[in-house]
Amino acid sequence: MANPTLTIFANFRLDSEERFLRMKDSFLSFKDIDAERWIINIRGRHKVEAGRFLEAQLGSRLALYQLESPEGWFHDSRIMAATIETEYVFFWVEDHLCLRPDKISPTLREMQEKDLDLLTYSFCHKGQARAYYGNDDIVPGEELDWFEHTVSNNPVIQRNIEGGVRLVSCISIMKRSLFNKVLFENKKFIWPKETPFDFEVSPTETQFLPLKRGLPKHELFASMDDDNAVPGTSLISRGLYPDRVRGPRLTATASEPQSATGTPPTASHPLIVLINGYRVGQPTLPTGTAYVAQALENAEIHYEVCDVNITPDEQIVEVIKKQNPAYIGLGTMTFEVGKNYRLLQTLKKALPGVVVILGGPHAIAAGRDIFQECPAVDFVIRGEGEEALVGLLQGVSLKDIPGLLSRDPRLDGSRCRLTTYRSPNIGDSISANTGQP
Ligand code: B12
Repeated sequence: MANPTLTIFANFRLDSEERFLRMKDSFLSFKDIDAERWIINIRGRHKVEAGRFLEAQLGSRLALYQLESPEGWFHDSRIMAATIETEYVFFWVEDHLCLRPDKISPTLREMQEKDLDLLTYSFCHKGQARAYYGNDDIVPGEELDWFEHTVSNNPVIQRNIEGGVRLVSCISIMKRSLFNKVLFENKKFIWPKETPFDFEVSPTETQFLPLKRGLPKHELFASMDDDNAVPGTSLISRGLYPDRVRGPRLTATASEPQSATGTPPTASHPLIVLINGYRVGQPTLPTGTAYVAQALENAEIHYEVCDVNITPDEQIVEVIKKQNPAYIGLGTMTFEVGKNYRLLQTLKKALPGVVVILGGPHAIAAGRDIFQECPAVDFVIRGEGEEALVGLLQGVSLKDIPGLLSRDPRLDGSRCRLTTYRSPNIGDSISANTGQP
């Protein structure tokens, strides 16, 4: 059997910087999955920069739209859907992060083998998918379990959750035929026409049944901020995604008043601030911090460096508070760790949502003990930091990040390579200074 073909479909609005950042994080977390085409419509204030970002990443695989007709989401999505040719469609919801990109292809292959119509790819944590769709007809499989959702077992399923459970939800991978059926159905629209919510099929719209439904065994995706009625399930609640912004900035709409200068009210923030915690008394960047910074640079991750040798601790807090990063990374040796822990504690109080990552020689020496030593630290990276830090920020599955230790030991990374001394590449400066080749 030929491998299943897949289109990633999305039609979203990015009106705040936070939404734009989330879309980027979401994209980077699953961009390498095997998909023929990305058919994406972007609306809102950040549509141009978001489009450029996706174009740079996807090249000719991207069909980019900037449709915003007065007729609304369904009208524009139908125009886009006409160009979908693949067997399956992945409805991308831009504030969900992929935790297991490695499992998408095998799961899709199993969907194809079992001729399944759809699979809901998110809200699996704490057994949510089971709790919603649990019934006696479930058949166990390799990457997924499945069952036939019929008119006769629908009442049993609907009793699982107060208010009922949707027959089709946006966060799904589905056959193109089902996607088109939902999109082109002449249904009653309830939600504002610029939103996608009417795509979700309500418990009583049984004309869509029967459906062969897959339940993923792995947590393929997780919502960044939505606990979906089960506290502790979103990535922010689990401390796995930075709680940068809540409220008005996130829910901003195009009609929201802008600042007096006409520029958007949000400034551009670095994703991470690297603190040079090597307290040498001179403003020279240690090789380790510089290597990590270069890796961030290469991965085009927006970062800033803050040096304790230049800025006193009290001012560091003020400076970083203004920068409002999602992550703070600090490299330290053991002899200076007490002062650095105190600094991190103060920073965590000033920026409660920030994720703190500790690296450098003390991380190599102390490993997991650091979580006891300093409650502010969320992750420790033992050994070489370049690949691990970039992976963590790009949403690579935590288990695949070398040398990563998490407060939750079940999320620890795969391996830990300890650093050995590397000679700096001084060839160029020697020839520049001496004139020798
Ligand atoms: C060169 C060197 C020095 C130089 C420069 C130090 C500097 N500030 O850069 C000098 C001679 C000044 C020096 C002095 C000292 N050193 Co010294 N030094 C080294 C040495 C030989 C190499 C360091 C290096 O550049 N490595 C190459 C870089 C690329 O690797 P790295 O620093 O480990 O960084 C990687 C990771 O740690 C990680 N990482 C680093 N920072 C961060 C930050 C984040 C956020 C993340 C995620 C990851 C991360 O990613 C980096 C890239 O892969 C190491 C031994 C070694 N083999 O590593 C000892 C070593 C670092 N020094 C050590 C010590 C104890 C000292 C002194 C305290 C000795 C003394 N009693 O005076 C002083 C401290 C001086 C001071 N105030 O800083 C110890 C530290 C032990 C510990 N547990 O803290 C080491 C490990 C030697 C040892 N085995 O005992 N040192």
